[in-house]
Amino acid sequence: TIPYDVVRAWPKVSLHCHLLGSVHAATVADLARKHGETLPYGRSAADLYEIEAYEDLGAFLATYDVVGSLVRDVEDVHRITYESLTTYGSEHGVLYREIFVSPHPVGVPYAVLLDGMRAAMADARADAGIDSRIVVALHRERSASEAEALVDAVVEHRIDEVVGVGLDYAEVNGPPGLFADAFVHAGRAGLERTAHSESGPPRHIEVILDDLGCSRIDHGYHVVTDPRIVQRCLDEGVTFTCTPVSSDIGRYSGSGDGRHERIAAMHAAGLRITIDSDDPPMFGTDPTRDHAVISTALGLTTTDLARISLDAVAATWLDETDRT
Ligand code: ES4
Ligand code: ZN
Repeated sequence: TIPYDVVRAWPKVSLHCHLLGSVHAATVADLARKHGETLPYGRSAADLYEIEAYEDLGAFLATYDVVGSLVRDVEDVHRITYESLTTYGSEHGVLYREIFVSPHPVGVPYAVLLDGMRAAMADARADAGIDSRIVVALHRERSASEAEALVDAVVEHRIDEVVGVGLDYAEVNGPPGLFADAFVHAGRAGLERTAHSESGPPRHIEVILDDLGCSRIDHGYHVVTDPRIVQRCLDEGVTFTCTPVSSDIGRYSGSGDGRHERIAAMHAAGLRITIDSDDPPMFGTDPTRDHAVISTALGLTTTDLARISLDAVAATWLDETDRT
Protein backbone atom coordinates (compact mmCIF):
# COMPACT_ATOMS: atom_id res chain seq x y z
CA THR A 1 0.00 0.00 0.00
CA ILE A 2 1.02 3.56 -0.67
CA PRO A 3 1.96 5.34 2.60
CA TYR A 4 -0.68 7.77 3.88
CA ASP A 5 1.66 10.80 3.80
CA VAL A 6 2.51 10.03 0.20
CA VAL A 7 -1.20 9.94 -0.62
CA ARG A 8 -1.73 13.15 1.31
CA ALA A 9 1.02 15.02 -0.53
CA TRP A 10 -0.01 13.53 -3.88
CA PRO A 11 -0.94 16.38 -6.29
CA LYS A 12 -4.68 16.10 -6.82
CA VAL A 13 -7.36 17.38 -9.15
CA SER A 14 -10.84 17.61 -7.63
CA LEU A 15 -13.75 17.25 -10.04
CA HIS A 16 -16.54 16.06 -7.75
CA CYS A 17 -16.90 18.05 -4.55
CA HIS A 18 -20.02 20.06 -3.70
CA LEU A 19 -19.64 23.49 -2.10
CA LEU A 20 -22.70 23.03 0.12
CA GLY A 21 -21.49 19.55 1.06
CA SER A 22 -18.12 20.81 2.22
CA VAL A 23 -19.03 23.25 4.99
CA HIS A 24 -17.63 22.44 8.43
CA ALA A 25 -20.37 21.63 10.94
CA ALA A 26 -18.93 24.36 13.19
CA THR A 27 -19.32 26.87 10.38
CA VAL A 28 -22.94 25.81 9.84
CA ALA A 29 -23.52 26.39 13.57
CA ASP A 30 -21.88 29.84 13.29
CA LEU A 31 -24.11 30.77 10.37
CA ALA A 32 -27.21 29.60 12.26
CA ARG A 33 -26.19 31.75 15.25
CA LYS A 34 -25.42 34.73 13.03
CA HIS A 35 -28.85 34.56 11.40
CA GLY A 36 -30.77 33.78 14.58
CA GLU A 37 -31.69 30.24 13.57
CA THR A 38 -31.34 26.88 15.28
CA LEU A 39 -30.10 23.72 13.61
CA PRO A 40 -32.88 21.32 12.59
CA TYR A 41 -33.96 18.14 14.42
CA GLY A 42 -32.49 19.58 17.61
CA ARG A 43 -28.99 18.93 16.33
CA SER A 44 -25.76 20.66 17.29
CA ALA A 45 -22.51 21.11 15.40
CA ALA A 46 -21.36 17.86 16.98
CA ASP A 47 -24.09 15.70 15.48
CA LEU A 48 -25.22 17.72 12.45
CA TYR A 49 -23.49 15.30 10.11
CA GLU A 50 -24.38 12.03 11.86
CA ILE A 51 -24.10 9.64 8.97
CA GLU A 52 -26.60 7.31 10.68
CA ALA A 53 -29.21 10.03 10.28
CA TYR A 54 -29.01 9.83 6.49
CA GLU A 55 -31.68 7.16 6.22
CA ASP A 56 -31.82 7.64 2.52
CA LEU A 57 -30.68 10.16 -0.06
CA GLY A 58 -33.66 12.39 0.78
CA ALA A 59 -32.60 12.65 4.43
CA PHE A 60 -29.06 13.44 3.41
CA LEU A 61 -30.21 16.11 0.97
CA ALA A 62 -32.47 17.67 3.63
CA THR A 63 -29.34 18.42 5.68
CA TYR A 64 -27.57 19.67 2.56
CA ASP A 65 -30.54 22.03 1.95
CA VAL A 66 -30.32 23.36 5.51
CA VAL A 67 -26.67 24.28 4.94
CA GLY A 68 -27.65 26.11 1.76
CA SER A 69 -30.50 27.99 3.45
CA LEU A 70 -28.14 29.36 6.12
CA VAL A 71 -25.91 31.00 3.50
CA ARG A 72 -27.54 34.44 3.39
CA ASP A 73 -25.03 37.08 2.36
CA VAL A 74 -21.88 37.50 0.33
CA GLU A 75 -19.63 37.09 3.41
CA ASP A 76 -21.21 33.69 4.12
CA VAL A 77 -20.53 32.62 0.53
CA HIS A 78 -16.95 33.83 0.78
CA ARG A 79 -16.38 32.02 4.06
CA ILE A 80 -17.71 28.62 2.98
CA THR A 81 -15.92 28.78 -0.38
CA TYR A 82 -12.59 29.78 1.14
CA GLU A 83 -12.80 27.17 3.90
CA SER A 84 -13.80 24.47 1.43
CA LEU A 85 -10.93 25.26 -0.95
CA THR A 86 -8.36 25.22 1.83
CA THR A 87 -9.52 22.56 4.32
CA TYR A 88 -10.71 20.07 1.72
CA GLY A 89 -8.44 21.28 -1.05
CA SER A 90 -4.97 22.74 -0.66
CA GLU A 91 -4.41 21.00 2.71
CA HIS A 92 -4.83 17.69 0.87
CA GLY A 93 -2.62 18.45 -2.10
CA VAL A 94 -5.45 19.60 -4.36
CA LEU A 95 -3.93 21.94 -6.95
CA TYR A 96 -7.05 22.46 -9.00
CA ARG A 97 -10.73 22.05 -8.29
CA GLU A 98 -13.94 22.40 -10.27
CA ILE A 99 -16.44 23.29 -7.55
CA PHE A 100 -19.98 22.00 -7.85
CA VAL A 101 -22.40 24.58 -6.57
CA SER A 102 -26.15 23.99 -6.24
CA PRO A 103 -27.67 27.51 -6.39
CA HIS A 104 -31.31 26.51 -5.78
CA PRO A 105 -31.18 25.99 -1.98
CA VAL A 106 -28.83 28.92 -1.31
CA GLY A 107 -30.32 31.97 0.42
CA VAL A 108 -28.74 34.55 -1.90
CA PRO A 109 -29.40 35.38 -5.56
CA TYR A 110 -27.18 33.72 -8.15
CA ALA A 111 -25.25 36.96 -8.86
CA VAL A 112 -24.35 37.33 -5.16
CA LEU A 113 -23.32 33.69 -4.99
CA LEU A 114 -20.96 34.25 -7.92
CA ASP A 115 -19.46 37.41 -6.37
CA GLY A 116 -18.69 35.66 -3.09
CA MET A 117 -17.29 32.56 -4.74
CA ARG A 118 -15.15 34.50 -7.18
CA ALA A 119 -13.57 36.60 -4.42
CA ALA A 120 -12.91 33.54 -2.23
CA MET A 121 -11.43 31.60 -5.15
CA ALA A 122 -9.00 34.46 -5.84
CA ASP A 123 -8.07 34.63 -2.13
CA ALA A 124 -7.55 30.85 -1.86
CA ARG A 125 -5.39 30.94 -4.94
CA ALA A 126 -3.26 33.78 -3.55
CA ASP A 127 -2.99 32.34 -0.02
CA ALA A 128 -2.88 28.60 -0.64
CA GLY A 129 -2.01 28.12 -4.30
CA ILE A 130 -5.20 26.29 -5.22
CA ASP A 131 -6.72 27.18 -8.57
CA SER A 132 -10.43 26.61 -9.15
CA ARG A 133 -13.42 27.00 -11.43
CA ILE A 134 -17.19 26.68 -10.95
CA VAL A 135 -19.64 24.08 -12.22
CA VAL A 136 -23.27 25.13 -11.68
CA ALA A 137 -25.48 22.19 -10.80
CA LEU A 138 -29.08 22.12 -11.96
CA HIS A 139 -31.52 20.65 -9.41
CA ARG A 140 -33.14 17.56 -10.92
CA GLU A 141 -35.98 17.43 -8.40
CA ARG A 142 -37.17 20.84 -9.55
CA SER A 143 -38.86 21.40 -12.90
CA ALA A 144 -37.24 21.52 -16.31
CA SER A 145 -38.31 25.16 -16.59
CA GLU A 146 -36.47 26.02 -13.35
CA ALA A 147 -33.39 24.34 -14.80
CA GLU A 148 -33.72 26.42 -17.96
CA ALA A 149 -34.15 29.59 -15.91
CA LEU A 150 -30.91 28.81 -14.08
CA VAL A 151 -29.09 28.21 -17.37
CA ASP A 152 -30.42 31.60 -18.50
CA ALA A 153 -28.96 33.18 -15.36
CA VAL A 154 -25.62 31.42 -15.89
CA VAL A 155 -25.47 32.76 -19.44
CA GLU A 156 -26.61 36.23 -18.43
CA HIS A 157 -24.00 36.48 -15.66
CA ARG A 158 -21.30 34.71 -17.64
CA ILE A 159 -17.84 34.91 -16.05
CA ASP A 160 -14.68 33.02 -16.99
CA GLU A 161 -14.72 31.09 -13.70
CA VAL A 162 -17.93 29.28 -14.64
CA VAL A 163 -16.87 26.50 -16.98
CA GLY A 164 -19.87 24.20 -17.06
CA VAL A 165 -23.12 22.86 -15.69
CA GLY A 166 -24.01 19.66 -13.86
CA LEU A 167 -27.14 17.89 -12.60
CA ASP A 168 -27.51 16.90 -8.95
CA TYR A 169 -30.07 15.81 -6.31
CA ALA A 170 -32.00 12.55 -6.38
CA GLU A 171 -31.88 10.80 -9.72
CA VAL A 172 -34.99 8.76 -8.88
CA ASN A 173 -37.02 11.98 -8.79
CA GLY A 174 -35.57 13.51 -11.95
CA PRO A 175 -34.38 11.31 -14.80
CA PRO A 176 -31.80 13.01 -17.00
CA GLY A 177 -33.95 13.19 -20.15
CA LEU A 178 -36.16 15.85 -18.55
CA PHE A 179 -33.25 18.29 -18.69
CA ALA A 180 -32.21 17.83 -22.31
CA ASP A 181 -33.37 21.30 -23.38
CA ALA A 182 -31.57 23.04 -20.51
CA PHE A 183 -28.36 21.13 -21.26
CA VAL A 184 -28.56 21.79 -25.01
CA HIS A 185 -29.06 25.47 -24.26
CA ALA A 186 -25.99 25.40 -21.97
CA GLY A 187 -23.98 23.62 -24.66
CA ARG A 188 -24.91 26.24 -27.26
CA ALA A 189 -23.64 28.90 -24.85
CA GLY A 190 -20.27 27.14 -24.78
CA LEU A 191 -20.64 25.53 -21.35
CA GLU A 192 -19.21 22.08 -20.63
CA ARG A 193 -21.59 19.48 -19.20
CA THR A 194 -21.68 16.64 -16.69
CA ALA A 195 -24.48 14.89 -14.78
CA HIS A 196 -24.83 12.71 -11.72
CA SER A 197 -25.90 9.12 -12.30
CA GLU A 198 -25.36 7.09 -9.17
CA SER A 199 -28.46 4.97 -8.64
CA GLY A 200 -29.98 5.02 -12.12
CA PRO A 201 -29.89 2.34 -14.81
CA PRO A 202 -27.09 2.25 -17.42
CA ARG A 203 -29.63 3.61 -19.92
CA HIS A 204 -29.35 6.96 -18.11
CA ILE A 205 -25.69 7.07 -19.10
CA GLU A 206 -26.67 6.91 -22.76
CA VAL A 207 -29.24 9.69 -22.28
CA ILE A 208 -26.62 11.81 -20.49
CA LEU A 209 -24.18 11.39 -23.36
CA ASP A 210 -26.63 11.57 -26.28
CA ASP A 211 -29.33 14.00 -25.17
CA LEU A 212 -27.50 16.11 -22.57
CA GLY A 213 -24.20 16.20 -24.45
CA CYS A 214 -22.08 15.50 -21.36
CA SER A 215 -18.37 14.73 -21.56
CA ARG A 216 -18.14 13.49 -17.96
CA ILE A 217 -20.42 11.44 -15.73
CA ASP A 218 -20.54 11.81 -11.96
CA HIS A 219 -20.39 8.37 -10.30
CA GLY A 220 -21.89 6.34 -13.20
CA TYR A 221 -21.05 3.05 -11.47
CA HIS A 222 -23.88 1.16 -13.12
CA VAL A 223 -22.08 1.38 -16.44
CA VAL A 224 -20.33 -1.88 -15.56
CA THR A 225 -23.57 -3.83 -15.86
CA ASP A 226 -23.77 -3.09 -19.60
CA PRO A 227 -20.71 -4.13 -21.66
CA ARG A 228 -21.96 -2.30 -24.73
CA ILE A 229 -22.08 1.02 -22.89
CA VAL A 230 -18.70 0.31 -21.29
CA GLN A 231 -17.26 -0.12 -24.78
CA ARG A 232 -18.87 3.10 -25.94
CA CYS A 233 -17.43 5.02 -22.99
CA LEU A 234 -14.00 3.54 -23.71
CA ASP A 235 -14.26 4.60 -27.35
CA GLU A 236 -15.37 8.11 -26.45
CA GLY A 237 -13.01 8.58 -23.52
CA VAL A 238 -15.79 9.40 -21.07
CA THR A 239 -14.51 10.19 -17.56
CA PHE A 240 -16.36 9.00 -14.45
CA THR A 241 -15.84 11.07 -11.31
CA CYS A 242 -15.92 8.44 -8.55
CA THR A 243 -16.41 9.16 -4.86
CA PRO A 244 -15.45 5.97 -2.99
CA VAL A 245 -16.29 6.87 0.60
CA SER A 246 -19.55 8.73 -0.03
CA SER A 247 -20.82 6.07 -2.40
CA ASP A 248 -19.89 3.32 0.01
CA ILE A 249 -21.86 4.95 2.81
CA GLY A 250 -24.86 5.86 0.71
CA ARG A 251 -27.00 2.77 0.66
CA TYR A 252 -28.81 4.47 -2.20
CA SER A 253 -25.76 4.36 -4.42
CA GLY A 254 -25.99 0.64 -4.99
CA SER A 255 -22.27 0.58 -4.32
CA GLY A 256 -22.14 0.20 -0.57
CA ASP A 257 -20.40 -3.15 -0.53
CA GLY A 258 -17.28 -1.93 1.27
CA ARG A 259 -15.14 -3.38 -1.48
CA HIS A 260 -15.69 -0.78 -4.19
CA GLU A 261 -16.29 -3.56 -6.69
CA ARG A 262 -17.93 -1.38 -9.29
CA ILE A 263 -15.11 1.18 -9.22
CA ALA A 264 -12.64 -1.73 -9.40
CA ALA A 265 -14.47 -3.12 -12.43
CA MET A 266 -14.48 0.28 -14.12
CA HIS A 267 -10.76 0.66 -13.54
CA ALA A 268 -10.07 -2.90 -14.72
CA ALA A 269 -12.09 -2.27 -17.90
CA GLY A 270 -9.80 0.66 -18.65
CA LEU A 271 -12.45 3.35 -18.15
CA ARG A 272 -11.20 6.75 -17.09
CA ILE A 273 -11.97 7.32 -13.43
CA THR A 274 -11.14 10.13 -11.04
CA ILE A 275 -11.28 10.10 -7.25
CA ASP A 276 -12.99 12.69 -5.06
CA SER A 277 -14.92 13.21 -1.84
CA ASP A 278 -18.40 14.44 -2.91
CA ASP A 279 -19.41 16.02 0.43
CA PRO A 280 -16.35 15.54 2.66
CA PRO A 281 -17.43 16.49 6.21
CA MET A 282 -20.91 15.12 5.67
CA PHE A 283 -19.46 11.70 4.87
CA GLY A 284 -16.52 11.92 7.26
CA THR A 285 -13.96 12.00 4.51
CA ASP A 286 -11.50 14.21 2.64
CA PRO A 287 -9.52 13.91 -0.61
CA THR A 288 -6.61 12.05 1.03
CA ARG A 289 -8.91 9.51 2.62
CA ASP A 290 -10.76 8.84 -0.63
CA HIS A 291 -7.50 8.33 -2.49
CA ALA A 292 -6.16 6.09 0.27
CA VAL A 293 -9.34 4.02 0.51
CA ILE A 294 -9.48 3.33 -3.21
CA SER A 295 -5.74 2.68 -3.43
CA THR A 296 -6.04 0.05 -0.72
CA ALA A 297 -9.26 -1.51 -2.04
CA LEU A 298 -7.93 -1.80 -5.59
CA GLY A 299 -4.32 -2.48 -4.64
CA LEU A 300 -3.14 0.52 -6.64
CA THR A 301 0.53 1.28 -7.18
CA THR A 302 1.85 4.81 -7.55
CA THR A 303 1.90 4.15 -11.31
CA ASP A 304 -1.85 3.38 -11.22
CA LEU A 305 -2.51 6.46 -9.13
CA ALA A 306 -0.50 8.57 -11.57
CA ARG A 307 -2.69 7.25 -14.42
CA ILE A 308 -5.82 8.28 -12.51
CA SER A 309 -4.37 11.71 -11.75
CA LEU A 310 -3.43 12.27 -15.40
CA ASP A 311 -6.92 11.21 -16.48
CA ALA A 312 -8.30 13.80 -14.06
CA VAL A 313 -6.08 16.50 -15.55
CA ALA A 314 -7.24 15.52 -19.05
CA ALA A 315 -10.89 15.62 -17.92
CA THR A 316 -10.71 19.16 -16.53
CA TRP A 317 -12.43 21.93 -18.40
CA LEU A 318 -9.41 24.18 -18.37
CA ASP A 319 -8.15 25.68 -21.59
CA GLU A 320 -5.16 23.81 -22.93
CA THR A 321 -2.89 26.75 -22.00
CA ASP A 322 -4.01 26.79 -18.34
CA ARG A 323 -3.29 23.09 -17.84
CA THR A 324 0.22 23.37 -16.46
C1 ES4 B 1 -26.13 15.24 -4.33
CL1 ES4 B 1 -27.26 13.17 -5.61
C2 ES4 B 1 -26.14 13.87 -4.51
N1 ES4 B 1 -25.29 13.07 -3.85
C3 ES4 B 1 -24.41 13.64 -3.01
N2 ES4 B 1 -24.34 14.95 -2.76
C4 ES4 B 1 -25.19 15.75 -3.42
N3 ES4 B 1 -25.35 17.07 -3.41
C5 ES4 B 1 -26.35 17.38 -4.25
N4 ES4 B 1 -26.85 16.27 -4.83
ZN1 ZN C 1 -22.08 14.44 -6.04
